[in-house]
Amino acid sequence: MDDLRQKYLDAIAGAGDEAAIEDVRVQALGKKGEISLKMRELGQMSAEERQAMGPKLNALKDEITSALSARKASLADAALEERLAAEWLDVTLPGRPRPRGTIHPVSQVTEEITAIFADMGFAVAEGPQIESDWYNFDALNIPPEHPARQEHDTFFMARAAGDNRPPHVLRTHTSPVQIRAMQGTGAPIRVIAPGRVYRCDYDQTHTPMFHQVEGLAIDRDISMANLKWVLEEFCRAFFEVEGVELRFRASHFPFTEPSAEVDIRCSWEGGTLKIGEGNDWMEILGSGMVHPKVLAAGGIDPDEWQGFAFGMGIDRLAMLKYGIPDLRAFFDSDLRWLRHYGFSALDMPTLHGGLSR
Ligand code: 2U9
Repeated sequence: MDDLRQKYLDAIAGAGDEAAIEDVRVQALGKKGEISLKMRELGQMSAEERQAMGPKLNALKDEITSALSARKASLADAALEERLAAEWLDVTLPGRPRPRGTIHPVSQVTEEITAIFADMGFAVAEGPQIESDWYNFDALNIPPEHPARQEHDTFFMARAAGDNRPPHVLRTHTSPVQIRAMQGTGAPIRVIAPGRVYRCDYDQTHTPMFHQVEGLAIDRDISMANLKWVLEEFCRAFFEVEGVELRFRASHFPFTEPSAEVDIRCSWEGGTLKIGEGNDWMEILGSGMVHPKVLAAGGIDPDEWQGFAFGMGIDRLAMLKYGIPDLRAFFDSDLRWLRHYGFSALDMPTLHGGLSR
């Protein structure tokens, strides 16, 4: 009996996995197992022998049964330990930093401008960035000999020999968008045209691509007084200053007559710009009454309709509002400076998502 016990205890101790334990169980306690057969032999024994052997065999059966389950449990524990060691995860490791995106100041300022003019009833118009020279120049009363049409001011599209389509340029202003809008909807009309424009120029205050917003309001009796009110209202809202003061200076543009450049009252104390106070004036935009020839080019009868137009540089407005010193910062790939100027993360809701920028 002791041999039997030791044999199975050793076999259980040596079983390396669940299948081996099951083999030992079948050998010892299965239907034809060694211990089961011995228990069956009890039937043929005398009463005294049975009394002596019965409890011993039962005790052996119990001992082997519990040794089997103890071994099974310890193998399961070992397997779990092994998995825990292999699949260990250090939850104290700091996460990998993900760079946050920001709204570009030019986009943000375009949204701001669009919202302000929307409140005054101006819709947004868009158009191609590659324009025929008719839309970019002729329709705007810029004659062929005008300096703006020279190679060194304008990006002309290359044309293959024999290509006799009209010359095309990268638009130098968004004015062609308004010509198209006039042709499309006729008068009355109230639109702004924000977008990219291109000129051959590069220094601290000029980049070859920059952003403009131009406005146009045509009706039967639109006057310079309406222009003045709209621009004052715009500057009050944009610069968030109640007492803005504008100064209209006579000027000349081919597409407006009369024309005026507009300055805003400001101060430059200690190198910081303050809008709406002080004794300095800073030019912020150009404007005027739309030239009759330009109305006609847009398919609108100048004897029946009149209106104002204005144009301003969005990049420059962004610099003025947010104190950005150099235009070229807009093209910097390091976005830390954007955060410095307080521009918000990409998840900021925008008023206008579809500009051609
Ligand atoms: C149409 C008719 C007239 C738009 C105008 C200006 C004056 C102007 C400059 C401001 C700074 C360009 O970005 S800038 O360099 N613009 O001074 N723009 S009037 O006049 C128009 C536009 C469209 C059909």
